Amino acid sequence: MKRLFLSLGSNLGDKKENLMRTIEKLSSALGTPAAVSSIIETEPWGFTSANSFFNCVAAFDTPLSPTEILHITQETEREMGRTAKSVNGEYKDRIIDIDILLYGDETINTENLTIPHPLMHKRLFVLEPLAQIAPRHLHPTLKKTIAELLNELRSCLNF
Ligand code: PH2
Ligand code: MG
Ligand code: MG
Repeated sequence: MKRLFLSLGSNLGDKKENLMRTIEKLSSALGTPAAVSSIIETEPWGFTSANSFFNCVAAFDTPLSPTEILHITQETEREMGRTAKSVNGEYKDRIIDIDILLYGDETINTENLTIPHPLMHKRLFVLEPLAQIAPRHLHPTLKKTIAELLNELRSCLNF
């Protein structure tokens, strides 16, 4: 079993409902979550949009492989009606985005999957909800806890 952390984000439609329905769908495939953070409202990061985000993080204990998990998250995005994907690396408004953040203490680098998520330590919309449910989880390559990464990012952003 591995402890899996997923980041969920929505900035279109009924954003809270989108997150909750997505967690229900993920629970059907992955089992009851071990933990779910609160939902926080955040400003779009890395692109300009009039639509704020709702973000949260969910943890699951799973025997599935990262590839199997990726299929589940992509299928769930499709079922939720996600169409727009980033174009030329430019982010787009979306009904739902599900990103794999961490898979236990494993490091994975394949063509279509990088774990830990390469930008997670730069994103308050990830670290804040993640720190609610896993402050002492160690980032396997940065070798710091989520609470430490959050403190560093906050002081770097001058909070
Ligand atoms: N996701 C992105 C890009 N920017 N900003 C916020 N606040 N929340 C997100 O989930 C988000 C983002 C790429 O997936
Ligand atoms: Mg994303
Ligand atoms: Mg994504």
